[in-house]
Amino acid sequence: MGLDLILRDGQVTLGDACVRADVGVEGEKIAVVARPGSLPGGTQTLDLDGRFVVPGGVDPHVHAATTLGEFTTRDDFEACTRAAAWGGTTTIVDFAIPQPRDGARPLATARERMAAARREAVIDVAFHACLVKGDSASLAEVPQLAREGLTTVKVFTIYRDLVMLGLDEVHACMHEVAAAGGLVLVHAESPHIVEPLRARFAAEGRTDARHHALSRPVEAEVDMVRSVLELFRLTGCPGYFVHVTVPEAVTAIVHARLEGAAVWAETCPQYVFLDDSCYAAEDGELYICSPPIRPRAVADRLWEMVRQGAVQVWGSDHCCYDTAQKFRHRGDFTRAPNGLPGVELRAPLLFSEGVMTGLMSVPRFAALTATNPAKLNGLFPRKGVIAPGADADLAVYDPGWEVTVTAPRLHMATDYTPFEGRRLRGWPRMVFSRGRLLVDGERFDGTAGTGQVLAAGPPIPL
Ligand code: DUC
Ligand code: ZN
Ligand code: ZN
Repeated sequence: MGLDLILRDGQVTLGDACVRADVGVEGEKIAVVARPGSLPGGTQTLDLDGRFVVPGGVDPHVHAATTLGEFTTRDDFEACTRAAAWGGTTTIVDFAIPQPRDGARPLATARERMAAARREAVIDVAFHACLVKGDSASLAEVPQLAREGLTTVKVFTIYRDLVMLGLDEVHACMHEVAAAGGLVLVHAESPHIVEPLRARFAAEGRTDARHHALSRPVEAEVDMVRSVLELFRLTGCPGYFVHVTVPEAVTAIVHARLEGAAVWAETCPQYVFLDDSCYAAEDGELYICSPPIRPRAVADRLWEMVRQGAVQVWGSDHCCYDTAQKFRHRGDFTRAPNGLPGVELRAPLLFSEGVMTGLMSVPRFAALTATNPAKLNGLFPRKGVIAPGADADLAVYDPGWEVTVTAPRLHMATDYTPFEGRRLRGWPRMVFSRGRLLVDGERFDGTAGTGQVLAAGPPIPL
């Protein structure tokens, strides 16, 4: 065995366990996991002194260089993937959202974005296709998308005139995706609840950031999750709901799964570690995202469900707008760009608040941030696991490293962070992408184009 690198004596996440071990890397792959000290000397060896070794993060919910309506996020694939790597993430799954006004179709959009990622990315990138129209020409592209490595298809049930599908179109999409062996991701909010509230608040001149949240109540999410679950049941299509924020929605998904549906739930740090008091603050527009950030009691119950395993996927929903964009129409939530920068802090926030507080095991952290997203999005076992044959994508967390989050300390292409001032314990000190040390303490060694565009295979049910 010609090992190129040995990570010696880490606490290594191996499936459900975390054990002291050495990890041997050959080229871009993990070659062996062995008892500490049992691998041959003479190779470059990094001593980990019991630091935690987890699979490199797989962020399944990233919007780099994305235009939605008036606004385009500030980052390209290089900036986004650099920031991801700093935060222990070694694969992002981005969205190929066609611009309906250009008449663009899913396949052409996907090919364009894959080409951009190939030129720019520092870590590996996969893509979800998006259906933003339910016409037969778009639906007919689903099998070819799957053949070209886009086995997951995202649909929005909201954002009329931009990307929204009606439930009849969601139904048709599930039918096609199931036949192609793929999986459907759903942004679930009910337009028949949100749109009248928005219109009423706008007519009454109540357009401050607090009314953004009030216009998208928990009922809008629960209602749509329940309706879409019926379609999942009916079609047998596997799928998951992105950015679930409401415990009742998670419960409905768990029950549907118990009854045989192949359905799961993703949530994001902002829905657990922030609460809706942010909208009452002077800079409330900075926190506008959809679904909105919920009251503390809701967030606390969601956090409990994450810890208990009722939520399987931890995504960021990274949308890298800056303050100038968030404030361009200050005081009018109906015109604000929706979304928060988050790719860099996704995993470190969970490590600090979950693992370092003793509320979450390291294997559950690894499942949420890497293994489960890799499985559901067709990237496993190449990604999301520490095992021979997998890509040597690894993050070494140092429990002794404390970081106070400030926007300038971070690497995302924006000037603010929703988590300003938060003290995080434990931080990814070393990050390897396919065997290459990208992040080493405060040093970064990665260039545009070293990332690969991944072809996803069939989703693997959890
Ligand atoms: N929600 C956001 O907050 N941003 C991007 C798209 C979305 O669904
Ligand atoms: Zn969404
Ligand atoms: Zn999103």
